[in-house]
Amino acid sequence: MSSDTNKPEGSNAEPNKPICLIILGMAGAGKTSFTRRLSSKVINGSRPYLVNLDPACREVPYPANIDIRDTVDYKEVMKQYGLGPNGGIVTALNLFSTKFGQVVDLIEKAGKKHKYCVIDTPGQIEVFTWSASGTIVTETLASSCPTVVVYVMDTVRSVSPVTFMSNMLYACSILYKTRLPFIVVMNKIDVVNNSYAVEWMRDFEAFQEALNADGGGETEGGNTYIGNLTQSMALALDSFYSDLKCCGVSAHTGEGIDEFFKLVDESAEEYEREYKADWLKMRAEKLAEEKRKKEDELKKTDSVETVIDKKSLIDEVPIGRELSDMYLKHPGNESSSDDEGTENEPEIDDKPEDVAMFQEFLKKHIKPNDTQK
Ligand SMILES: Nc1nc2c(ncn2[C@@H]2O[C@H](COP(=O)(O)OP(=O)(O)OP(=O)(O)O)[C@@H](O)[C@H]2O)c(=O)[nH]1
Ligand SMILES: [Mg+2]
Repeated sequence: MSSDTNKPEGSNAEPNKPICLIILGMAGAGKTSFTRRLSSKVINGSRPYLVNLDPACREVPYPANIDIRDTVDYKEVMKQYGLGPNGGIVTALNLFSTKFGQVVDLIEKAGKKHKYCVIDTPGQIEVFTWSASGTIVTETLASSCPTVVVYVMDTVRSVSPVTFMSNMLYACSILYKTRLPFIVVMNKIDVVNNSYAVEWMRDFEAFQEALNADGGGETEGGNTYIGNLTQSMALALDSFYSDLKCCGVSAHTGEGIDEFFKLVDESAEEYEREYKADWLKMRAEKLAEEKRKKEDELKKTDSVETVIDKKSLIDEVPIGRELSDMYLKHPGNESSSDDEGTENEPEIDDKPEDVAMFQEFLKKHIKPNDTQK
């Protein structure tokens, strides 16, 4: 069979660029199980290309093509920087995100064989959605390939109207933050059917009734605070619901997966139509800005008579030094435990522009005393 299996079908998607699905969702919603389910789906003669971005998972239950754990040892990060589990995950992702340009190169190449690329993210959703690294990953992907955000929701846990509303608010905030096509996947329908959730989204009064029945709407003395808040939120979410793509699936049984892929293809077309131009513009602006900064830097170094090697430039910023200390120390690397800091420099020299980009990003988003001393 020809290796060039990813050809656009009636869409104006670019050939050989996989459609990237960023799988997000609250802890335990079923992101990894869903990724695993998608991994076995053969479309156009190939299975999706798989990326694991969860540095802390013990096992990856699908054949990941790229695994963050091969690059960053999250336990080592915790140990060396005295961090707890969440700090370790955030830092591990930050380190990895500096190399994400290379990851995207691999993903783009994989597009020759794979129509889809599925990216599983860490359990702690906020680590991805509200961190510098999550933004870098999303922006790098979205400015290179058609990208769709897939928000996995647990239908079993969301039967409580207040929990449902919290989930929807989170989904809504991600939608507006990422500016990408968005699909809500209501998972675990083998346990609880998602029809209740669809009804609540389409019919405000049905949601209101459920809220009252749940005791969240009224008390003897009048409305509860949480009930009032939830009602107002539901009204505010009306426009979010109106053109939201959603489908019920079971990662365990595979139900709903075909419907999901239909939504993905529609979303990829939506990306081409409505989002791509903005992302390409943003990429062009960033590249121009980087080029300008590099030229400025070169001018500066030319004017000082000392020759500054790349490592010493990076050493000026502690975050950069952390990079050189930590990179490529996965347990699978035979020499990682004893000789700390000996296998570092080549990594920095490999792709200094990624490091520079990340440092630039950190300068903009992190308080000065975090980066300057
Ligand atoms: N019944 C049922 N259980 C599911 C389904 N999908 C996932 N689960 C279960 O939900 C639990 C969490 O699943 P994971 O796939 O680990 O969820 P996750 O979102 O990746 O979890 P974190 O990465 O820890 O946030 C596991 O016990 C799964 O077996 C499903 O479709 N049906
Ligand atoms: Mg997981």
